[in-house]
Amino acid sequence: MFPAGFKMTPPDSSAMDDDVFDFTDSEDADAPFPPTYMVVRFAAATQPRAIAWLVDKIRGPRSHGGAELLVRRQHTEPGDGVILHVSASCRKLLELAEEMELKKRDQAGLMREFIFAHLRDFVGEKGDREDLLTTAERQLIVRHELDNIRALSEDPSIPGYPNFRMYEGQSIVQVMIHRALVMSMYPLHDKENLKRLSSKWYYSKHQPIEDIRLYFGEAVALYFKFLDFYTVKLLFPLTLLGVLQMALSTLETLPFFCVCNVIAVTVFLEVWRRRSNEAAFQWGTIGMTSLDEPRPNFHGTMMVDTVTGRLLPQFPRRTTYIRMYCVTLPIVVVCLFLAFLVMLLSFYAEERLTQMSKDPESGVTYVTVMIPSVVYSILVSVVNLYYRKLATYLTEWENHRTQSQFERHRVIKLVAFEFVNTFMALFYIAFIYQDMDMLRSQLATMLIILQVVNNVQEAVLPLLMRYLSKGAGVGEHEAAAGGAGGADGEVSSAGGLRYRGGSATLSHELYPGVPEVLQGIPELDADDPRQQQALTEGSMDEYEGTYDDYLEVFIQFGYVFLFSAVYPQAALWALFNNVIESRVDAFKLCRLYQRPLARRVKDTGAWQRAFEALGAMSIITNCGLLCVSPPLRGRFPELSQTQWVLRWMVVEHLLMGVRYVLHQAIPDKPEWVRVALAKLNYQSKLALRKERALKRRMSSRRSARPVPVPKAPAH
Ligand SMILES: [Ca+2]
Ligand SMILES: [Ca+2]
Repeated sequence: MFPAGFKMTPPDSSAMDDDVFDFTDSEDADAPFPPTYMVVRFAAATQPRAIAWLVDKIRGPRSHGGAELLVRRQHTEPGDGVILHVSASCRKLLELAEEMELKKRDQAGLMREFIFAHLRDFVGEKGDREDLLTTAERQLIVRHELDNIRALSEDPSIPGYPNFRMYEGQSIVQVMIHRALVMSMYPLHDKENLKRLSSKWYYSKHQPIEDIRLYFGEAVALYFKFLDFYTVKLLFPLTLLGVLQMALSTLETLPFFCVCNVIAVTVFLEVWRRRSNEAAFQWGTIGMTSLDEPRPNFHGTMMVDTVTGRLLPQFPRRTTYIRMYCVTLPIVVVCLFLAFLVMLLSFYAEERLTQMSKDPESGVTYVTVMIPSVVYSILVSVVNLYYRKLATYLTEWENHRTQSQFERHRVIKLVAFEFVNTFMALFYIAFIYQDMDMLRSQLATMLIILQVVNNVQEAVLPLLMRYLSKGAGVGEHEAAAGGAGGADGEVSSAGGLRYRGGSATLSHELYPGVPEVLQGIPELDADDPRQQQALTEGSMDEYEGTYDDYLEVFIQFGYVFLFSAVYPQAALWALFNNVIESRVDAFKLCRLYQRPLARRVKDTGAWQRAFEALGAMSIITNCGLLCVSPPLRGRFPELSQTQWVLRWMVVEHLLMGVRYVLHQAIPDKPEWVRVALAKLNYQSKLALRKERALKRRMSSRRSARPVPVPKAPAH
């Protein structure tokens, strides 16, 4: 029996015969439940009717808008939210891998789109089909299917919640998350692999990028690749240069080192682009476009997609642009302006207080002078929180089609704001006050103290919190574990109800205490360790993507390069920090957070542009710094202000020119990637031609036969 939706392979399709890869898995009551790929936690108050309805959708046939996945319920106490474990049969996963156009390496070593009918090409003669997809990929596939259970015209609202209306084509799971019916949805850690990965990760000199990718997905792997590349290829040489400069006399060599820095940054970013394209090719993500699979929250009228011919939500791109430029942009600009104004105010207040403190009568002390900057930094972090929400909301409203587009536009909004908050003060000190000592001490503080504080905040504090809360919440967890683990465990809840979790109830009896509509969902075995794992990992924080980690590097990058003319030792501190940073981030991912869902990316998205913008800006600021720096001015006292500006402009334009030439001269993709892409393109053309010829042959044979045959699969 094939599940509904399975396409029969043509009888003379050469690459595959089904009797070797026999697929017998089905929703069999006695078959062990395959690994959990997604955990769905409902709120305690969610009506059982709504849960049962969603489960029907998850298990239901695709022809009725279902996902054809496997579901088990976890034994939970009354009053606790229902927890579902979602999995899929191996055949289903492979079919979906083809549908999602997942790229896999075939036996010839070529990364290409996986085709179920050509399974042999990918796993080889003796290969195991079970090993083809990594756990991260399976989780991604299952999550994708869950997200793609979309409301049909006969589902105007969620059962039991007539007010929670849905429009056709909306992702039901997303509506339930938005309405707080589903509390969270997360994949589980793969303990054995995680242990292997983390021991390799913490202690090795270089990041084990491929292992990271297989476990955490492309987005996380690319971040670590970037961090590693930046630290080893840019900071390390510049640190040596900085040390050299300290040894020599500072003044004469300063312009030279400054130019070196600027060129190094430009070359670094160009080479990084190549590296990231190289990685994207090896990972099979290089061909991602804005026409790819829509993100779950993307909405629009359900129409036939012009590219794939599938029924997908369509939304005019024009409307997105109108929303972006006519509404979002003005709002963001106003926010940036306000942030700038607040910064000026804080400076003004500090200056006034400093003036007043010189007068012993005023009562203004050294401590009072610091108040404005303390208030300012608290204000910034609070406002940042709200701004983040606003940016996410606005980007959501713009309704971008793909996840990459969404991320890119969100990151641009956030980075612009962070830039104003973080660097404007330094610009002010450098070019308005023109106080180089203050600038230097400010940079040193930021790079030494703030980075240490930040790492404590990132890793040590959450760990401490966890231990503290573990001490307090031990009873709670034990109770949950008892309910799941003890086969005969009778756990009395606050309501005095008694529950038997376990095998005795598993067969055909009803599950006592479980609402009638949920009786049809089989429970996991009482001793299944996944139940405890789902609870433990469910209480961990969610890793919200690589944004914060990139931001940290971005800000550091700004500190090091925007004002490198006054503080060449900055690279040393950054280098020192990054060696720790990569370990802190690794630890954070392995131990402190829920396992994030693997995300496929083809590049660093908006960050590439953000770093490039910072690189360009560093040319302007460094030239500016050299012109305003008092020692250099002292050397040429005869030059007027205009002459200085003229000089600044000449040097700055020259360097911009150098940057442009480098940008043009270094191709985005290495030669071998371009050749391989062309080859792949040619081969897929060839394959298509072969397939067409095959189809023609088959249809002519069919028309020759008198017996009725099933219709050829429509394409
Ligand atoms: Ca950090
Ligand atoms: Ca970090």
